[in-house]
Amino acid sequence: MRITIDQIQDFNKSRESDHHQHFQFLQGQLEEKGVDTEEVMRRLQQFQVAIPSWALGAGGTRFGRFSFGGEPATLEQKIEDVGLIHALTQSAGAISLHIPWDIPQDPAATKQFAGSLGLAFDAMNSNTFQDQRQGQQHEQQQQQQSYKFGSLCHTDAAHRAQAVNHNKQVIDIGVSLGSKSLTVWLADGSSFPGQLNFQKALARTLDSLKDIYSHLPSDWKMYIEYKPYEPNFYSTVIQDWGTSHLLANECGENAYCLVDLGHHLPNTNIEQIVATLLWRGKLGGFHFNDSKYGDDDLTVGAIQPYQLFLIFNELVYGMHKSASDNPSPAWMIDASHNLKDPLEDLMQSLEAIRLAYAQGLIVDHHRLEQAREENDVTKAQEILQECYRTDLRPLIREARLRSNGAIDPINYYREASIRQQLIKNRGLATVATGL
Ligand code: PSV
Ligand code: MN
Repeated sequence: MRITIDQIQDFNKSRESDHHQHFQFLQGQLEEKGVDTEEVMRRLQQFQVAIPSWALGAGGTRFGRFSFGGEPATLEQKIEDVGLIHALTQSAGAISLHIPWDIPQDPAATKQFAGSLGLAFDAMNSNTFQDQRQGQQHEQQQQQQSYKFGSLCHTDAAHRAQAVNHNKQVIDIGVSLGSKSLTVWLADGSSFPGQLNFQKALARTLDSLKDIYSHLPSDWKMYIEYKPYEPNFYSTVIQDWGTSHLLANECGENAYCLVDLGHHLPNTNIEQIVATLLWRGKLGGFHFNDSKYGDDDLTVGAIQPYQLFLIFNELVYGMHKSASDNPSPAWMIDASHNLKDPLEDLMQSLEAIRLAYAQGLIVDHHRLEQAREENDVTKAQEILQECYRTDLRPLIREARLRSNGAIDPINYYREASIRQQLIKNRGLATVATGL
């Protein structure tokens, strides 16, 4: 199923005049303050966030999983779903695959199909946190050893070799799809004091990562994701950004840290971590989600939108206003959808991300720096909050309109009964591979 530009333009017609009124009013206000609105919209149009292949089905918790019908049963159907989101929002121009959940049977055809929907393949994700069930193992990914007690950090060399080889195969699959990066997230760690020798576990992990890194094509990047707990609850081998940074530095210049917003202990100052990594040129990947308690995987901006803005304020400073030579990070939404239709939820997340980015883009860093130099704390806070409290939604809609997207993607999705059509085409009982 595809949505055409004509269909979107038809939908936009009845909304355009209201929209233009709101946009012109906002544009006038912003230009008066010295904001270059054309430049902000240009950046917004360029900003593309990858959708992970595992976020298109119903998520679940260990207490239950509630299906919603029309879930994508194949990789092609997952790509089709991302194509729908991208057609409406013009901001999700890439898909990020998890192997072995999504091994393409015919990579050239898969690449061509994604390309026809305007989609590229962003970072490839390896999976050494699950044992693949017998009978469901893909011939390219036969698994002999169990990951119960770790993968890259495992005490046994054969276990480590299997995990390293899996990552190398993921790189090879990525090459055939045109991807340029590998994300490594490890569940490795311990659940009980005494279980693991911390030093040896980290040293073994570093050796394994170096081995994987040696397989990386020269134009590829490797992202090392950190997480303080879960599924292990006493320690994780790569617990924080410092450990990730240490490993990335040791691996080489194409290895970077990956920040997942849900992978921090409560009240961690994530914006400061972002600033530090940008300063060192080591922020490679970024996973968006929101949380109240832990790695809750909730819709971006649903719980802490101000924190998201503060993070984007640092991202904008690091990417566009400072001397940092950090390459543009790989952006991805890493969320799970237990209650809402994933496509609606993902569109809400994309909107929250763009809003925070736009708010970050209108911050006058020159004035902010001046206030800081003068230790004018009140003024510095006022400058930030003024931007955060400006309703930039008309600007985001205008940028989307100019890219041929829908003024209001979620209402298009509902009015066009897309979910009902997907259920009709795929059935009620399909289940997407993933968590
Ligand atoms: C782990 O919690 C994580 O954030 C990693 O990025 C995984 O790839 C993803 O979630 C799905 O398990
Ligand atoms: Mn993640």
